[in-house]
Order: sequence, then C-alpha cells, then structure tokens
Amino acid sequence: MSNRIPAGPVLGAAVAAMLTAGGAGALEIKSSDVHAMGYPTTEAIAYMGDLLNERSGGKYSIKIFHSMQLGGEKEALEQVQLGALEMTRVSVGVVGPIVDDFNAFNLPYVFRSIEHMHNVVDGEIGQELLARLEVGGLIGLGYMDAGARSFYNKIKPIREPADLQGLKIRVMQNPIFVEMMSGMGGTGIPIAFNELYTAMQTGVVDGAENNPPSYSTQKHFEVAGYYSLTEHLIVPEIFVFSKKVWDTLPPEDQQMIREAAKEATKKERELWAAMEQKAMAELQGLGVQINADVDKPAFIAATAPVREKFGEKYKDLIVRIEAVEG
Ligand code: BDP
Repeated sequence: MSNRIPAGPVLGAAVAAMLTAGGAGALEIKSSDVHAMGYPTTEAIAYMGDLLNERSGGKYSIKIFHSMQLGGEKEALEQVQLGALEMTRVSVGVVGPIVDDFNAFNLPYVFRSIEHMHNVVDGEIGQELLARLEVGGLIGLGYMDAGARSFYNKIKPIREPADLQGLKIRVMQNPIFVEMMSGMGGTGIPIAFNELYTAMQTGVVDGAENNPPSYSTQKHFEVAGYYSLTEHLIVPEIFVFSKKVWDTLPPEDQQMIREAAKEATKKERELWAAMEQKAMAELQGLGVQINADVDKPAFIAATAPVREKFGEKYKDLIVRIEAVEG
C-alpha cells in the first residue's frame, strides 16, 4: 500500500551503501570464464564477489562474463594483461605460453593423483609460480580443480596409444600439447574452446580431450560419443588479476582480495567434487560410450619422451614436483 521511503537508520545505511558502491574508489571487477554459471569455477568466483562486496561494504563487486561472452582464454589473458579486464579464470594449460614454468604442470602424467597436484599447487612450488606471473602482467590469485582430462572422439574407444593414430584431436592453445599428441601417436590441433563444438561437428577434428564436466556441459557428447578414461593430464584451473589494475589498489584491499580468493578456491573444490560425480552419472544415462578399459601404463610410456624433452628444460621444478607426496 505504502511506497514511502523508510526513514531513519535503514535509509541511512542504504544511502551509505549506494554512495560507496557508486562513489570514488569503487570497483566492479569484471571477470571472464568460458563456462556458464552453475559450473564450479563461475560459482566460486560469484562467491568471491559476494564475500568482497560484503567485506568492503559495497566498494568491490565482481561482474562475471561467463559462457565465452568474451571469447576464448588466450584473448581473455591478453585483456587482463592490458588492464581492459580485471580478472579471468582460465586453465593452466594456456598460461604456459606466458610464464613458461607453468608447462611443468602441463606435462602428461606429471601428477600422480589429484592429491599430488593439490600438494604441489598449495605448497611452495605452486605459490612460487603464482608469483612469477607478475612478469607477465598478471597477479596469480589461486588455483582451482579441474580433475583429469581424457580423450573423446566420434569414431572409436581409445584403449592404447595406437588407437590415436590417424585421429585429429583438438588440444588447448599451447604447443606443448601438440607434442604430447605426437608422442601418443595422434595429431594435436590447437583450437580455442569456444570453437570446438563446431570443429568437431564439421570434422575439422575427430575429437578432443577434457574432464567429464566440460565434456558434459558443453554437450560435446552430441558430436563425439566415445569417452575413454586415459586421464593423461591433471591441469588445474587458475584465476588471475590484472597487475595494471592491482597496482592502483591500496595494500589492505589487495589483502582482502587475496583472502576472498583463497576462500573461492576452497569453495570451487567442494563444488568440483560434486560436479564430477554428477557429470559421470549423467553421461552414462545419455548413452555415451564410456570406456574404462585403458592401458594407462602404455600411455605413460608413450609420453615419456615428452616428459624427458621438457623435463630437461624444467628439470629443477620436475624433481621438486616428483618429491612432493601424494
Ligand atoms: C576446461 C577448462 C577451461 C578450458 C577448457 C579447454 O575448465 O578453462 O578452456 O577445458 O579445453 O576443462 O579449453
């Protein structure tokens, strides 16, 4: 009945919040992600935005450009480097070309398990690498889970490396993955994630490799129905902030962002575990041919030359990664 503006302290607080939100020093952090809302990464960044908003009294908020609205991950990273975009969440897979050392995480079977990967990225090595991003114009805020990646294609189940012969497999935009594919006997073709569905549909490639949640949410099973559990890569996600923008923020605000980022990582890991299980169950229900009969030792052996070649380059890092438990 009444549309009177509430008086007193309620109004005072509302006006104060509005003034801060729109006022000097307020920052709406634009952050991009190739995944849709509802995916663990986008939800974790939304959670981070809520935390920041609450803790800063409206000074900071996050606006998510999800579902590849801003294109692929390579472009997103470039935008962040330029300061045109404040933040992005990408796969470590595309960070290797910016800070080479990240390629130590992009080698096939370099991590023995998810636990091993966690111990590495949460420990000294992971934190050291995040700090190295500064030379690339990026502030590394944290890692997130992405499980293990396996092959899928439209032709047949993959049991051993020989099954990949003659197959064109889309890989992330990083030359290291092209070498990985050659090592396994297939052909790796780098294509942006936002162009992949069409590339498979039109036969530019026969398949790709990814974790079950990406395969499922992107509906790649519609055009590539054989999913084989090779689990050849455990590549974490990473979220980064623009150094250009970061350097203009007061240290206490930088600290607040770092703390919220830590909580976002934790949140994503919880969401991830549930999503992975759900995706596998859904895929089975959709009639996808999931092949668990994979000769993993043969894949590990076939990729040894790639690990050796790059292992030389990242020797110290790899020795340290191997020494981490898990
Ligand atoms: C997904 C990652 C996403 C990558 C994508 C890819 O979450 O960041 O863009 O793989 O293969 O698992 O490009």
